[in-house]
Amino acid sequence: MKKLIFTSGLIISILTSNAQFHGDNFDGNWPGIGYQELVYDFDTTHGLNIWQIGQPQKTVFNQAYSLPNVLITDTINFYPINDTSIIMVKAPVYAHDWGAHTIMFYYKLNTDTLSDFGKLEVSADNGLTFINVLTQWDDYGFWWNGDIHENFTGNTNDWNWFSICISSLLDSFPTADTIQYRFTFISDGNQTNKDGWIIDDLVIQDVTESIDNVNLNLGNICYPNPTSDYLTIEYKSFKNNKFRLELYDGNGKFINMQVFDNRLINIDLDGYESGVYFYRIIDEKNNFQTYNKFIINK
Ligand SMILES: [Ca+2]
Ligand SMILES: [Ca+2]
Repeated sequence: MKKLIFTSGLIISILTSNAQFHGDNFDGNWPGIGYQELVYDFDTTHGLNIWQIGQPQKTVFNQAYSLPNVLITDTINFYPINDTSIIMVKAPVYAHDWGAHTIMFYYKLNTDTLSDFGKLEVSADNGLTFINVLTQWDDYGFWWNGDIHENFTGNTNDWNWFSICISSLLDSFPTADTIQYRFTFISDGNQTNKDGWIIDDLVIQDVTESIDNVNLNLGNICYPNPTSDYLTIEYKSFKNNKFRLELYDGNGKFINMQVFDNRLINIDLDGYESGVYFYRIIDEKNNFQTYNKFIINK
């Protein structure tokens, strides 16, 4: 019984907390709300840096996920041999004890499998220590949202979604005020005319624990509940603004988010497993508004 009370208390604290979002669609008009821009650092200590932000005009990579621009290993040319190109992205930390510091993005790969590859590392001590999220996630207790990724190499035809929560890293670095993410692309000496790594709609989310301005009177209803294939959400307090809907599973793990500008929303639940889910609504000024629970029963 004690455990039950603790669990539900945890979920409520997540659902009533505020979130900070940093994001970039590389198109200069990120459609999300309450987003702050990301700042990049293009490393040139290894010579020419082929990371570029722009419109992809290559053989395989010829279109962005959100048009027109992306972050890409050269917008026009194949990636060169013997390349090491690094781009760094920084985001401030707000949550320490129990947060959800999560990085997510869409990507495609077109490389020689294993001999040419991408790497994503994270640092909470201003770059002194970098942790490889693909090889060291288990050591540091990082959470995957969606599929576990083992490498960034080979060929992907469709856009893939990457999302990992690195909050547990802050246990080792309790005074950290910034998280740095380092994207590295590395190629060997064999030229095979491939396009490399393409990234779009990059988001870094930081959920804080502070509970303020919570107003549970802003009505929202969802139906049918329980449901199997779709959910309709009616946000009655909607007043001609955009709002963000965030979806969490029954353990409080962040699943997905989407921006809406209509009081009536239909969500396709194809691909979701049976279970308890929560959603919460965040307004344009990034303030938590209301939440609700629903059950998927397939
Ligand atoms: Ca884009
Ligand atoms: Ca190669």
